[in-house]
Amino acid sequence: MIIVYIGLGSNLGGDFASPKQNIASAIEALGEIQSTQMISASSLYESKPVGPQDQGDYINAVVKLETDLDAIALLECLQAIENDHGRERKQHWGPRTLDLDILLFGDQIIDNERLTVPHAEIGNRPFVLVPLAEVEPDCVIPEKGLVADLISKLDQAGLKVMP
Ligand code: A4P
Ligand code: MG
Repeated sequence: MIIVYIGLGSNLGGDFASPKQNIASAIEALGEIQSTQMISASSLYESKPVGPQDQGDYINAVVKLETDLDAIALLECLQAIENDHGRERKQHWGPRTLDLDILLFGDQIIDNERLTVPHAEIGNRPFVLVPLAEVEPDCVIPEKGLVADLISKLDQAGLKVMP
C-alpha cells in the first residue's frame, strides 16, 4: 500500500455542472478507484488562475488516498475520471472542467515522458500546498522539504477557503 496525494482543479462547469460540483463529483469518483481507498479530502479553495488570465477562477482541493496500483495505472484511472467529467485538452494551463494531478506517490521520484512526481509546480502553488497541509500537516516533499516551510515563502492572499 502506498499513500498518494491527488490535486484536483476545475474552472469550467461543462454542460450540467459548476466547477464546485465537478470537484465534489471527482472526490466521490476517486473513492471508487479499484484497489484504492480514500483516506481524507481537504476543503475546497478558490483562487485566481495561474497562467493565462483570460479564464475563470479555479476551485482546488487535495485528497489523500491509499493504493495498491502503480503510478501509471493510477494516472490512467485519473485520466478516465477527467474524461468522464468532460475534460478536453486544448491549451496548456488553459481552462478545464477537471484536472487531476498526482502530487506525491509515496516517497517516489518519477521522471519519464508520462509522469513527473512530485508534480513539477508543487512548490510554487498555494492552491496545492495549502490544501495539502490541511490533509497532512507534517507533509514532506522529496527534495523540497516541509510543506509548511514552502507555504511560508509564498503569497497566499488570493486563496479563499470555501464555506
Ligand atoms: N503528467 C506528468 N506528470 C503528471 C502528474 N504528476 N500528474 C502528464 C498527472 N499528470 C502528469 O496534463 C498533460 C500530461 O501531463 C498528462 O497527459 C500526463 O501524462 P494535462 O492535465 O492534460 O494538461 P496540462 O494543462 O498541459 O498540464 P497540467 O500539468 O495539468 O497543468 P497544471 O500545471 O496542473 O496547470 N490556476 C489555479 N488557480 N488553479 C489550478 O488548478 N491549474 C492549471 C493547470 C493552471 N492554472 C491554475 C490551475
Ligand atoms: Mg493535469
